[in-house]
This record gives sequence, structure tokens and C-alpha cells, in this order.
Amino acid sequence: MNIQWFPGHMLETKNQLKSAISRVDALFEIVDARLPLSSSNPFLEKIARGKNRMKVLNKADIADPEATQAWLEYFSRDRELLAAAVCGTRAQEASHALESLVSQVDRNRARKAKVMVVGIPNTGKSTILNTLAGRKVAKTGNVPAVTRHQQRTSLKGNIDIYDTPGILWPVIEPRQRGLALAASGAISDTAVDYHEIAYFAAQFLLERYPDCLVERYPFLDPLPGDPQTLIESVGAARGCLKKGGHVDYQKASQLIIRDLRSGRLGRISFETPEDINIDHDTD
Ligand SMILES: Nc1nc2c(ncn2[C@@H]2O[C@H](COP(=O)(O)OP(=O)(O)OP(=O)(O)O)[C@@H](O)[C@H]2O)c(=O)[nH]1
Ligand SMILES: [Mg+2]
Repeated sequence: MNIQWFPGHMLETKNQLKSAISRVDALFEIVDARLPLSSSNPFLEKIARGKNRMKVLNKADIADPEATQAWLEYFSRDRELLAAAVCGTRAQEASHALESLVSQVDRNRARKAKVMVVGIPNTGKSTILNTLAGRKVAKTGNVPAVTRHQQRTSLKGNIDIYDTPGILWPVIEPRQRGLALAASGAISDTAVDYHEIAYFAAQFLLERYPDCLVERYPFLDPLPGDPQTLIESVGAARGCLKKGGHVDYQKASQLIIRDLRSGRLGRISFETPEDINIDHDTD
């Protein structure tokens, strides 16, 4: 089964975006550095063709630095796109990225540069906007679909920047991509079962980041061989129990997902350029 989560405001935004994009000079596309390709919306890839744009790999502070470096090379060399890795709360990084993008806009300095911030939910679009503005102009939150309407803010340097609601696409496939997106926090927790996300995450961590697991959960040394036992062991050790002393899988799953999303499990990336068959890219 594929993952579906496409609330009404996303459809509305999608419908408005095409004409809105034609009225701006450049697109600041905020993707999640932990899965920069899976968090790129195929619809945006299509309608952004020919537009000045930049891929901003946000949340680089909690992504695997080696993978992030490989992604920057992939986007700039193989895709010939401007790309930057940032932490959305660091003003210098965010401003530097925006300046590189705006420098591509052919304009008379007297004319405002119009930049639109686009991307899927929860990648940090509004956080970056607040950082650039130097004050809280947009609501942020650690759940997807916080921003519901487009919003314009004037920045110094004669720039108008537009925040937009994060949009997904109606059917997310393959399921592994949906699960990675759910693990990152881009899909509402109501759309995918916690236990399935935790199972996916546990399997992935066992394969790719066993040291991070032992660091965060020292009681897991030696590591269990399968994801289900891992979830169960974390639940038992952290007191996620039901009446009668049985492990509460829902709670144990939530705990692992929270640790993963917050970076407490270490700097983890869900994909690297080598994982991707470039021929089946989002284009
Ligand atoms: N670790 C880390 N967390 C970040 C970063 N940027 C944003 N966040 C967190 O990510 C969550 C989502 O941030 P928002 O700015 O609301 O994301 P958004 O893209 O505007 O989300 P929608 O409006 O729902 O599309 C919040 O909990 C932020 O604190 C970052 O660079 N690093
Ligand atoms: Mg937002």
C-alpha cells in the first residue's frame, strides 16, 4: 500500500503555485538534508524548470556530514543547480545561501527581487524565513503543515520573500520513500502507523548506523539482530510498558522516532547519492 496524505490546503497551494512561481524571480527550495532527493517534490521539479533556483539542504546540523557533502556535489555537478547546506537557525548560513541565489537574478538594484520559499512540509521553510528576517514573522512547529497560507516579508537588500505551505503529492511511492519521509517528520503521524515507521527506522539504523544506536542506547550492546527485538529492548529498558509488564510497542516506537527526529540518535542521513538510481530520478 502506498502512503497518502494530501490535505485540502496542499491541493489549493499546488493549484496556486504554478502562476505564483511565474511572478517571482527565484525559488529557494528547502529540502531536508537527511533525504534531499526524497524530500524534493516532483511537481516542483517540473514547474521550476528554467527558473533561478537553489536547493537548500536544511537541518544539516542533524544530517550525516559526509552524505551532505556528497549531495552538494551531486546537485551542483550532476544537476547543475545552486545548492547549499544550512542549519535554519544560523543567520550567517541562511543569508549567505539567499545572497548566492539573489546574485543570479538579473535586476536593476532599484527593483525588488522576489524570492519564493518552497518545499515539502516540515523542512524548515518558516524557520529560515524567521532567521532571515531576524524576528519571528512566521509560525513554526515540529509537526508538518504548520503554514497554511502564503505570506510575504520584506528583507534588507531590497528582497521580498514569500513563505508557502509545504506540499506533498497525492500518492507517495514507493513505500520506502514514504517511510523515510515519515521518519523525517514530513508526513503527519496520523497517516502512517508509528510502529511501521519505527520498524523501518530500526532496520535502517541497524544496517547503516549501528554505532549511533549503541551510543544512544548503551543497553543494546550487543545489538539485536532484528528491528522488532530492538524496539522491544528499547521499550523494556526505557519503561514503555503496559499493565502486566508487557512492552507498549506504540510508546517504544514513539520514543525511537522522537530520538531520531531530534538528532539525539546522532547525525543520520536516510539516503546518499549512491543509493539513488539517477535514471529514475524525480525529473
Ligand atoms: N535540527 C534542526 N531543526 C530545524 C531546522 N530548521 C527547522 N527545524 C525544526 O523543524 C521543524 C519544522 O520547522 P518549520 O519552519 O515550521 O517548517 P516548515 O517547512 O515551515 O513546515 P510547514 O509550514 O509545515 O510546511 C521545527 O521544529 C523547527 O524547529 C534546522 O536547521 N535544524
Ligand atoms: Mg511553515
